[in-house]
Amino acid sequence: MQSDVPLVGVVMGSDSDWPVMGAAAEVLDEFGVAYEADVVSAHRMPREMIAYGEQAASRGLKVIIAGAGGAAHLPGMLASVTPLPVIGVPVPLKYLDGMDSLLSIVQMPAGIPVATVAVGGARNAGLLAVRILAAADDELRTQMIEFQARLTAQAKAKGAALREKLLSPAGPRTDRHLPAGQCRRLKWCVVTVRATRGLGRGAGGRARHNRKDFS
Ligand code: RP5
Repeated sequence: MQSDVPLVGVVMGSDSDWPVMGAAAEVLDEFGVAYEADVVSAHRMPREMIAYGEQAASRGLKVIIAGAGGAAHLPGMLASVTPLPVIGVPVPLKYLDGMDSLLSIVQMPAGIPVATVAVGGARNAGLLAVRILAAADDELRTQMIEFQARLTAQAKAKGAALREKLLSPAGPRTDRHLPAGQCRRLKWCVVTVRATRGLGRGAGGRARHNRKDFS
């Protein structure tokens, strides 16, 4: 998408959020989407925050990505004063593992939506912003389709590498040969079932048995 005018506003409550929020900016760079980044604190600069939200659409922004930690009111407050889609990123702080940020952002009242991503999920926020823009931009949608195809290829390659590792004679010893009911290492058993299934060795019976063991 060629545009010098920022289409996405990436804002956060403090510069200390940038190590997390930078991942959203990275994605926008990858897709060639113009963006701006700034600190807009809901609590420390509330008037400026309201002005940012109120002017965002008229300045040409199409999507706002807002990240904050703790009592994370920035995404919701921006959503209340702009008609633009707002994506909220819960930033994890030192205490509470980001649950405080997550609940502050996700529990919006009816009528004021914020699309909340996972704690620390700024990369997905960037990808969601790209998808929103791509809904009305064929070129960007093609880029997204190609991106998704690469993800699929990577996942398939990981599966192939794992199956090969598990099934090679020199591979790691697993519990896969143990009699039913003696599979002591859950992870290896599940992986083994998937691996053998993928190679079509008729492991259906074993798979069913293992699932029963773990239920
Ligand atoms: C929040 O307070 C910010 O979003 C940040 O996550 C947190 C801490 O800010 P600093 O004290 O590091 O400036 O408003």
